[in-house]
Amino acid sequence: MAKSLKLTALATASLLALGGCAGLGLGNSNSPDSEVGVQLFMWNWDSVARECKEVLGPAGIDWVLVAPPQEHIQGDQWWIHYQPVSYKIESALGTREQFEAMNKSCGDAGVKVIADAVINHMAAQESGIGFAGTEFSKYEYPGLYSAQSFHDCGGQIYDYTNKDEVQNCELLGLSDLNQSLPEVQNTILAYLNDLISLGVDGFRIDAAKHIAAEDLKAITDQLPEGIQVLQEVIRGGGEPIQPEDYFGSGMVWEFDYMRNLRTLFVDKVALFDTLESRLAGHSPSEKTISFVSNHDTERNQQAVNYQTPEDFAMATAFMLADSYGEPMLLSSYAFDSYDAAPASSEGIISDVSCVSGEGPQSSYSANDWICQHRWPSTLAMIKFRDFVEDSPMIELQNTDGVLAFEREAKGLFIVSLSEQTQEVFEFSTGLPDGIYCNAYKATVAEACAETVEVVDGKVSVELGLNTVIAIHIGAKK
Ligand code: AAO
Repeated sequence: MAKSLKLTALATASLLALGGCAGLGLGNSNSPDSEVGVQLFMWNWDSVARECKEVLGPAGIDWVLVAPPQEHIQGDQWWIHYQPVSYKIESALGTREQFEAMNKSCGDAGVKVIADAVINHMAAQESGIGFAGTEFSKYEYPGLYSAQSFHDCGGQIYDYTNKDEVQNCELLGLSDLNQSLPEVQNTILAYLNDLISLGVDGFRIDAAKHIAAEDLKAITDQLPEGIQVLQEVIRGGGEPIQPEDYFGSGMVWEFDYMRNLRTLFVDKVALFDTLESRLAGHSPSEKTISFVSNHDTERNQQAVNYQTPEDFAMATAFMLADSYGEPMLLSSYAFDSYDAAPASSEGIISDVSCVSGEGPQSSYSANDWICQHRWPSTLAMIKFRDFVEDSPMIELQNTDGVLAFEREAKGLFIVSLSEQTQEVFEFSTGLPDGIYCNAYKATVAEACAETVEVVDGKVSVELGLNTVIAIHIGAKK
């Protein structure tokens, strides 16, 4: 049965999230109108260098978040990289020379590099020898830190409602640096400046919540002009420390946005009455990195992940169509246990070879490099985002499991998440009449594998479970 929604869209629409994606600061010549990043989690430096040149630059991806580059404890888990033992740039992901060459290759391709800066803490091990040969003990790191450089709270963090505990005790038992001390601030700054000298453009501040906001600002204030600071401050209900406390240093990832995407795309539960209310309690767009998942949340069931590949593709498309935040894509490897690192040889992470660039597979085997950022729907949605620029978001429908919105007169995004059988829906639109390519259905072989027609200011489409339609003025037939 045909449903006529009789939406005179532009007249009755609620205008949402004005502004949006322009000018958030991380962009470059690849796409001046809209900025998009990607986390290439656990990619070694040679592989990132190649990807910048061959894929990210040409795709219009503006920045890449890479794994922590510093010397780490030894082990065969991925998370050894989050336990620094020195600030030598030598790790299972590559040498200092390889890291510098990667920055150059990415810079040449117009892609900025954001390094993951683990500066809240050092290691948890009582003593050991690091990957690059540094001998350390939990509170002694030659040439960097000694016992007085650390907080001495006597234990781990258990109670996230206790601010002192969160910032002065040990996250997961990791020796907790005291960033209120000038000498600690200076040592951290010297490390960050060294990375800048090697060509990085900005930092993800790992575990920023565990560093007092004013101490972190004392450090980031001293960074050179133009260096980007993106902070991991997980929004926790009822916690005294919130992402907003960190705006003085830079942007934050909005974890509630990521959680909502899971509710929508995996649980298929309508979350909000209006599209506008989807942002209730979120950090403001211009301070926000939006994301579908990151390396933690793909392991803790809080996000849409590669284990449900179709949902991941849809959630990514939605995020790229959304005017909120500056999106970060995630590119992962498949794992069969929490600890599993990607394939390596003699302790060095092997070069990446994507399992397929064709789009989501039905499932993946451990160690597959999934390379979600290469999926044709994602690459085509990056273009969608570029073409809709900062045009406002207009809600068209949010009932019957159908979420539809227009980026005023420039793009139209429709996703159907209900179990209903195919039904025809009609939407009024400000897009000029014509035949458009459905970006979501792009394939490697054919950018315009499916078309949608706008006739007399209306679009009539058949929607069933997981139908996605994304058309924009930059992809007309
Ligand atoms: C490893 C072992 C540990 C061992 C440790 C030391 O796994 O068993 O104790 O070594 O030997 C990474 C790995 C860890 C690894 C660590 C060190 O993820 O497994 O530990 O390297 O090698 C908190 C922090 C946040 C942090 C997150 C993991 O606030 O910053 O814990 N993420 C970063 C990185 C992460 C990394 C580190 C920090 C350390 O992204 O990869 O660890 O460098 C609440 C709080 C959050 C808190 C979580 C912790 O979240 O709000 O701030 O994150 O709890 O569980 C709901 C709630 C939300 C809650 C969330 C929990 O959504 O609303 O509030 O659930 O899932």
